[in-house]
Amino acid sequence: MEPLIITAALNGAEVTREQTPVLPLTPVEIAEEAARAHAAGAALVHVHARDERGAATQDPSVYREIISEIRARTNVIIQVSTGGAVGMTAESRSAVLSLCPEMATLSTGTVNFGEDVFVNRMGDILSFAKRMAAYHITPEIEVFDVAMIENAMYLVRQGIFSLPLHFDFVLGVPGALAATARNLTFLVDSLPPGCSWSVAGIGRAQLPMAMMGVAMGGHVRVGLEDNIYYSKGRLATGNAELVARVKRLAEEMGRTVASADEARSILGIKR
Ligand code: KMH
Ligand code: ZN
Repeated sequence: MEPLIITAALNGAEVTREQTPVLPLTPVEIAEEAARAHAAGAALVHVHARDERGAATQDPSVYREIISEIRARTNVIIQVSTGGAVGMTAESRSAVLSLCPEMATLSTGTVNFGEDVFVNRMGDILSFAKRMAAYHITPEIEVFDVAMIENAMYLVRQGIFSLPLHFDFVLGVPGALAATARNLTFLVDSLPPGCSWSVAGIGRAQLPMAMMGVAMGGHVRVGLEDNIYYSKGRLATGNAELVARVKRLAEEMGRTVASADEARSILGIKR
């Protein structure tokens, strides 16, 4: 099996300091957290920008600062979010692409998100995808439900993206596909040959889904965006603790952990 890419989803758009005091919010906090997660075994960090009040923002100037602070500390792959937070306009969500980040997420469908709806109309998906292709930004297709794989394939048929693509299966969001072994197997079996994938289990599903990803030859996303606990009732001390556990268990299972440059080669990132 190829080396395991561990992604650390450092902060997300919805988690608050009230829920966990270790949540990184400012560009410097995010960069320091990225460096700790990288040292613990993460090859890739998925980041959301926050404003000075800690609220989610897609302001490119904040992302510019985050990227520059991370780059000053580590060679980790930086993946920015184009998902932002529920309710943001497509225009504001995609503004960050103008920075030409190494990687960006692309959610290829609309999905219930707890009490909310995370809206991704096909016209917006096409426009995000065209800009990502034009700027040579490697996409990570965020899959919250199985039709999102079909929509990603539509982008390929339109000649915007080419295969292989990299997918992230986010399982266990309330209102979306549940975090079960059967669902993960079905998603993996639905991918075209040669595509890579990672799995992100939400909440208490994070560790079991991560272990399935390791065993099945996929990759793994953990981090405070998806889960703030290390174990029942005990908050994680930070992203690094969650990453270090996956690295430790993966190595016990005979899987080596990818460096950032190994992950670039697996994901086809050319710059
Ligand atoms: N915050 C969610 C509504 C992404 O980063 O691309 C969407 C999200 C996906 O987190
Ligand atoms: Zn995200």
